[in-house]
Amino acid sequence: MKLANPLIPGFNPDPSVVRVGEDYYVATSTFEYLPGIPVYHSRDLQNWTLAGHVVTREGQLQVKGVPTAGGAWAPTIRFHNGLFHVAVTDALGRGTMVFTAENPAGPWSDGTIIDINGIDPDLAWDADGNCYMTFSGLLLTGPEFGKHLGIQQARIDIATGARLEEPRNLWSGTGLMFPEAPHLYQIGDYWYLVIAEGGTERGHSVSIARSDSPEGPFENNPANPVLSARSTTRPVQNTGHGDLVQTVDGEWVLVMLGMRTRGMTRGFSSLGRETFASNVTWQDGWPIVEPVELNDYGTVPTFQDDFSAPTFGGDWIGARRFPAEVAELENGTAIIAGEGRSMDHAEPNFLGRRQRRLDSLTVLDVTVDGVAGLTVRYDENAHYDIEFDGKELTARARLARLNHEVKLTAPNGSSRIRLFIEMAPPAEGWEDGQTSDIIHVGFIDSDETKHQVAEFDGRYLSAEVTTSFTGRVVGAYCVTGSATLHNYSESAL
Ligand code: 6LW
Repeated sequence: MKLANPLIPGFNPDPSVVRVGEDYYVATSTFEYLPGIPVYHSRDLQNWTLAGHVVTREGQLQVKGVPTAGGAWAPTIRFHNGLFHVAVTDALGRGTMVFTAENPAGPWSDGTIIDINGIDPDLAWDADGNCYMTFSGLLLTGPEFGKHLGIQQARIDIATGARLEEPRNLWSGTGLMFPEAPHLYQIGDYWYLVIAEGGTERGHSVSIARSDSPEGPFENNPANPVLSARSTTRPVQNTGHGDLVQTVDGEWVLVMLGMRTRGMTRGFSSLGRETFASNVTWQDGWPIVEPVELNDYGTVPTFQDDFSAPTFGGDWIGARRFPAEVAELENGTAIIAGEGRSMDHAEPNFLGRRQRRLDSLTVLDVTVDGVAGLTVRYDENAHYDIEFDGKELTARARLARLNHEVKLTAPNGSSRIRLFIEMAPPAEGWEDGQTSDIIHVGFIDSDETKHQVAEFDGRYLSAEVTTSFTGRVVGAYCVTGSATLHNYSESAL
């Protein structure tokens, strides 16, 4: 089976997959970003399009006020009795949630809070209609915050969110750290429990156990872990957090997260955790998962928006705010009004897109009346900006407690400017080869000449360095006055 890898490029961690007839759907984590929890659709497992989002309205999640890395964690997408279900943790927000929809493109329900203290909830139903929620017992509320109880399970009343029994302890892997991301399935004669262990960093692994009953006891697969890139030189590292799906032709595929690292032994993943997939075969009732190989079956098209559409396309996201809260579409432009918030603010006036390719050129054509710019954001504590106030350009690297600025006087008096951010591979050599990429920022003049204001080392905006669980999100922002966006494009170098 030819699988695109990355399957879904850019910040798309914790994927869960379901097939309904000939249609495959994948849902991924979005943390503090809105709209939340994209649902991607494919018919061939190679070409994926965005079908919609689970979280499209205020109140479905409580991401306002959550620290970076809080919010929507690790959805599980399933189809049962004619309804799509997404179980998810609204971490440090509403808690364990289930959303439902008749159409995976939406609209999705307001969400039911489930009485479960943990993360990474899975849903499975037995033949009698019992609904099992299997989850990772990491306590995110209560006096024992941060304690990990291993993989747990309870039957729930999915309509009310009530827990029908005390959680039981299930098989929790081979003893590696952070057993999490459980998924439970009935396949052939067995119930299989797939989990992630080893932590979501380089030790990340997928392990599996089986039982005659959804409640266990589970028998450990002696060949565990069935997948891990730890201590290998594979181009896709951190592979784990897997979910199994059977194809229309009866083959099996594991969809999981991974990272494309660059650098030397200390690799850096500029785009964060992305979605990958691998073929699975079965032997003696246990799955054998192929190592994840990069390929170019799925292509990332050039992105361009001239803001002539009546609504924002689904690619646009905001930090703890919906795009429509931040910007208004008017006469073929998008206007962002400033509220005095820089990109250091948790809820900036920012309209962004997931960075989908390692090397790229993003150009924003904007009229600035006040202070506005183009930024690459990991979170409020980690971003590189190119900012314009009508007279002066400021290139800024903001990294935790460091704030470095380079200024340049703009060459003409125009308030309209084309700002760029280029993510380029580093030059070869001992020193340069250590990093993920070099980020050049500046403006482009009318004869297409690029004027660089500064260049920054990309490794500091990578998943290995930042606090957040996300990836790079690039976009326009406004601090004061207004930014009128005429055109925005992202293309390959
Ligand atoms: C996710 C969990 C994890 O829920 O990170 O490190 C969380 N492990 O599986 C957010 O992606």
